[in-house]
Amino acid sequence: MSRLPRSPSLRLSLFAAALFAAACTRTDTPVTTTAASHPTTNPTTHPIRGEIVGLDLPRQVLLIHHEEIPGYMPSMTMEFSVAGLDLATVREGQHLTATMGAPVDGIFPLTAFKLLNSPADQAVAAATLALRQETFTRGKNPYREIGEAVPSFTLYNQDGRAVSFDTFRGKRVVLNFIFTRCPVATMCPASTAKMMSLQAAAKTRGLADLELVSISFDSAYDTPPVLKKYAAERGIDTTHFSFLTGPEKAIRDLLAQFGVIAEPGENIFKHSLATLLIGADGKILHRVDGSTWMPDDFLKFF
Ligand SMILES: [Cu+2]
Repeated sequence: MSRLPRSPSLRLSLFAAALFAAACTRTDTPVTTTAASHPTTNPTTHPIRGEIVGLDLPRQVLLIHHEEIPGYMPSMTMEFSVAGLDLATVREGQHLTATMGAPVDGIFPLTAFKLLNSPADQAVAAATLALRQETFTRGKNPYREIGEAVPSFTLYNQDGRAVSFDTFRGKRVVLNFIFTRCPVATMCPASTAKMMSLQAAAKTRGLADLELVSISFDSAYDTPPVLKKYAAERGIDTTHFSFLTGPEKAIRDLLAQFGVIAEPGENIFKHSLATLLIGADGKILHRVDGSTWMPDDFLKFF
């Protein structure tokens, strides 16, 4: 019995949805949904895909730009609610899939809410898996000698973008490992200062094809925003000086392959330091352990 009046109420909710959709859209064409003329072919719920573009914490409302919902509404930005979701756990820019219900007071409820990995997350995850396998195939001692090619890897830079090391092919790269919380002046802070002086010396000599890369082995703390702040505090121009972080597995494999030790202790890593020069062909040209090197130790290879 209660199922019989389904169609009129569906018509009404679709009409309301279309009205709301038309009202909230700015540049999209007004909705002329065909749903009202074919109510029996349209369920009251619709799977959606979209991106979070805004959060209204006081109202517990998500602003989502969703893709076209075939036969229902075009791609547009609308307000949604998700029962039981802590909005503090989501952020703008995240992609999602969900099931959209009929609107309540102009807000569309979502169920089966699922965040998707961003393309950057997917690229980093795939490269981390490949690096894992490659490290395994090198056996007990994956260390790479001078003259050997460096492995392929993809990490996040200080802007949160996925950066593949392969994009540096054709350029010379000076690479080291640091962590931003390092309290020992002669260790990471000195190593970063050396990298900065190398960058300055290369600029003075007009060397255009040098890239500097510092990889953090404290990935739990050194997130992209932390790395960005670290660079900004030192006035580092990150155009050709990347600060990278990523999954711990990837960092462990890179430490092993590049011959650097970093053991977590109480709030501090016990670690060694190494700075490597990698040629345009991706092969290791030079390596200096410690932080007492001079720019010429590397620039003499240019
Ligand atoms: Cu350190």
